[in-house]
Amino acid sequence: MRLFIAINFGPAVRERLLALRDGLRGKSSAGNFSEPDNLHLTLVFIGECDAAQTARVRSAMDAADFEPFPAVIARVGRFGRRGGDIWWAGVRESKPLLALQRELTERLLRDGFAVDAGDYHPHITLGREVVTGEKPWETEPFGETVSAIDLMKSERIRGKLTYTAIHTVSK
Ligand code: 3AM
Repeated sequence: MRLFIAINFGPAVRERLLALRDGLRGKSSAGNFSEPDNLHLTLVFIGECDAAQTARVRSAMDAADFEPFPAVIARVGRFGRRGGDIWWAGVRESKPLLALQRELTERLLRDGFAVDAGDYHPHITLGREVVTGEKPWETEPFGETVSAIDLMKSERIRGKLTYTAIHTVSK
């Protein structure tokens, strides 16, 4: 199974993210835009796991020490890519968010997972391979209190990229 740990948002934040996605799509000549169900904030990308490894990832999540914290989205930006950029909604780099991401990463590294130990840039992907003349912009801040993290399974079902939560830790 291909796995990652993510934060999923409630309906109000999803609506706002969709509005940003649609605004961007309207100003783009090409792009592969995220499906509503696929909008999420990745904390740690893990990759292929067997059942035993999946159980260890669950344990790492269960052991994570965090309290509910606010997540605030306040800008739209991009990662430059040849052939079309990745565009995203940026989440403010708050202490609790960065601490949670770091704790999960370190637990997984200690347990032998080859996860990315580098800088974390919290973002919610709105589209990939996007071609647009638009420049990154600031949005009116919006967000919600995050009280749960999800272990997500990523798969293609009849050609469609599908993410399913297979484990949740709520505070
Ligand atoms: O949350 P976003 O969209 O930024 O790009 C993939 C997606 O990121 C990323 O993990 C998230 C869920 O699929 N991803 C996929 N393969 C990856 C890899 N090999 C990867 N991130 C790092 N290394």
